[in-house]
Amino acid sequence: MDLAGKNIIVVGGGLSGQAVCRYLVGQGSKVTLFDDRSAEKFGAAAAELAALGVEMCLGGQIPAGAFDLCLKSPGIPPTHPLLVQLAEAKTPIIGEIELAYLTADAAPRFIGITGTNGKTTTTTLLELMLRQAGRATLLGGNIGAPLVGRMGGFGGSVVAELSSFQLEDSRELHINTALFLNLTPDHLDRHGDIEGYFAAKAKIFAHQTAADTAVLNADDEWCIRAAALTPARKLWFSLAPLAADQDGLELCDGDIRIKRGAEYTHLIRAEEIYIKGRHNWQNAMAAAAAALAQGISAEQIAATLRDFRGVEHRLEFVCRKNGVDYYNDSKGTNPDSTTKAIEAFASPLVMILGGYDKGSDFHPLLQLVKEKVRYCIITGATAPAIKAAADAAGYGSYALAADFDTAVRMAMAECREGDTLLFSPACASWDAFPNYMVRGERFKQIVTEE
Ligand code: UMA
Repeated sequence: MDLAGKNIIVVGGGLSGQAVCRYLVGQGSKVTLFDDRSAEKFGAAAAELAALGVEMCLGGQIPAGAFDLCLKSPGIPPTHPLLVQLAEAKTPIIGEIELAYLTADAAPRFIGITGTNGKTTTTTLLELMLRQAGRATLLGGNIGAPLVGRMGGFGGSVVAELSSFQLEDSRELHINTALFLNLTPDHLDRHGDIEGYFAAKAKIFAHQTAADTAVLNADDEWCIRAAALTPARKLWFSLAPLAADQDGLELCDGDIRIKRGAEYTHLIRAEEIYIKGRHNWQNAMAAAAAALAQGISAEQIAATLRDFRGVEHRLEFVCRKNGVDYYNDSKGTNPDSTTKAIEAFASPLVMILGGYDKGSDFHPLLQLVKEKVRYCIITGATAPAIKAAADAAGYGSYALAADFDTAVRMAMAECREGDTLLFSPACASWDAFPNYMVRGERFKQIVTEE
């Protein structure tokens, strides 16, 4: 892809947009960066990018003129007025992952992980399995590390967490090993309905061939449906025994085993896996299936599964104070994810719920909260919807908090010895924070310092 001298507009100047700008400047492109944020809110990076020669269009000011290419940040909806204008002008629009793929020059193997929940854990675990087996790896994508500019000359395995937003912005991206973990309603404000969300996720298979591998969840009806969309060899994983014609990993009497035709090989006892919860057994099986497909031995995979301590902001143990355990699950950004977090605990729970409104349905979650959560603090933009779901479930053990910090302090005050305080909001962070990581850090800061 020859980018020298091309007139390129980058839409969105967050983590991925800034990485794209730096890369394109290095390739000799003429770069314009658009962002709805004002120069004041943009901060120091504005001067740094301008000094590199990037033309800055901040504060929502739509730039005039034609462009050869548009690089779109994942969080910006295609209905944004500037993107509509560029699409009408027939400007090609791609995302950062697509650019990284199109400009990779040493033919790396591309492993992509998508699904509503478990992506970050599975991506981290799989990369670790490969790295501990001595493979050259590059970890990136939605996990928070843009890939563009890092793939020059890299011929190893790229392990990328892929969101529906990133897949929607892909065109030619060919994933050699594609993992589709599960699908439950999320990001419906962006994709319209679950069919639109599924269609975006299913683009992970768009360019696969029979020489590739698809890792699929046999317990998830959307994954079963997705299987028909790829000609790749299928490896399945399941919390129950697999069907006779399915190969992959299964849980049988607490034993996780590899199934190849009628042959079974023991991998690990589920209870030996350090990370909590049945959903994490699924993540472990998905990562193990993909690692087996890369030729990693069962012994090496089992060793990594025993070692792996989990990822930050995902059912992360923060501290124990006065007999109360504090867990940060800021990455629990949809109702299904929070359901799994609650199910991972036996002890009495105090919880904090609420955040940015993606149009999720909280009714099933609040039924579970009624059964398992002793007290709940509700906050954020979704507070009215969560309160309505609590009332509909006949659950009255909650209080509303005006802001995040107050919610954390109120939840702490509610806890007594033997409780677990679980912060798993079931919502994204964007009503009050730039991302879930900043939100999780704030939670940890309050509970450790106060
Ligand atoms: N912006 C506008 N106009 C808009 C919306 C946003 O100008 O209408 C600007 C913002 O002012 C900001 C920039 O766009 O400057 C933000 O762009 P972005 O939202 O695409 O975020 P990035 O910082 O580039 O981070 C993105 C992913 N964010 C989203 O998809 C929302 C990060 O995933 C990812 O880690 C990063 O690229 C690197 O690949 C985060 C995420 O929340 C973790 N992902 C969602 C999820 O996991 O549920 C999909």
